[in-house]
Amino acid sequence: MPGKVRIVGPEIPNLPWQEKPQGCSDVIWRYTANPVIGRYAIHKANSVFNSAVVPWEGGFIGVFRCDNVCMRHRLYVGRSPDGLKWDFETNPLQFVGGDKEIFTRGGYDPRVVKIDDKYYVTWCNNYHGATIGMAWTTDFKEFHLMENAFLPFNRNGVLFPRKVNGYYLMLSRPSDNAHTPFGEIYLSQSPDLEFWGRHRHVLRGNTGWDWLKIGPGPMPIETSEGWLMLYHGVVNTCTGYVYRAGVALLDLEQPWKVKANAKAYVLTPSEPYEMVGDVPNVVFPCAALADAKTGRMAIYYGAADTVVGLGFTTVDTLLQHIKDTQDTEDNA
Ligand code: BMA
Repeated sequence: MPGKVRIVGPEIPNLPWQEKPQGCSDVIWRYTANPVIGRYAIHKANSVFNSAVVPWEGGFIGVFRCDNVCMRHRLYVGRSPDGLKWDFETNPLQFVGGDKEIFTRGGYDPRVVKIDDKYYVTWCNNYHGATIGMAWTTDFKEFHLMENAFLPFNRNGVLFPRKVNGYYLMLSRPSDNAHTPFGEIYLSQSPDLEFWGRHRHVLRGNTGWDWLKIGPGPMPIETSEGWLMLYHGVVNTCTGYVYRAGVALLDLEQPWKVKANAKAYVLTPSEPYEMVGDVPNVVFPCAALADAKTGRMAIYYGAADTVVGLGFTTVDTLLQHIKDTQDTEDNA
């Protein structure tokens, strides 16, 4: 399977990239100048993490989670020529339109997906508890507020980049109103991005590194083999939760069906900026850029709920990892 896999998506000639270091056995290897975005990068920030990046006008743009010095969760727009050096707006992004009843100023853990000619932002919103907020934009200046996708409690709403069988698709993780000690990935379908139904179970964690809960990460990447889904998985330890990242391959036509799931994680907190911060031992991927020409990927992840890390891999590397770690006795 590796070597012949085709990415169905845009070419990104200036994708941020570094070759894998000699002797490195990581599935996702880190940018040598990580953290790519520091905790004070935004005006009055306490921390900048769990953020979403997309290609934009020959460079990159993103929606960033910033917890400010009052520890309010806010979303900010940032722009970059190369995906490495970022400039941020000084004010949080503003919503226009929408029903005032569901309007909230805050939000966290954004994802951004381009579908046809619009960019859709999904994030963890507050409406009597955590749920999935949605907005669309074409210019990253005006964000048109849409309806919340689900009833509370839900987190990590992640849209697919196109309709499948006539429906828009969203992954999510139903949850509770606290630091949820459970969680599995579900897929919901919608004819219009407003009314969501036909909910299907996708995946539960149970392999060791993800036994407590799992939730979707970046937008799934379409390949000729299926949808590549990066996700976060959590264990509970005597000193608290540890967040790692994993990968699974979903069926192209029925993406709630898992074709294969790597039993070993693809990224674990092991650098100081991932192990020490406001919430220690967290890697939390929210964006994955994939270049259809080379198969290279650049993954942006929150580190220790404090800074943004950048990692690199290729689609072939992820598929090989899935193949190598799915069904051996050691991994059972
Ligand atoms: C989750 C979310 C994330 C955070 C993670 C680790 O429940 O709040 O934003 O990164 O916990 O603290």
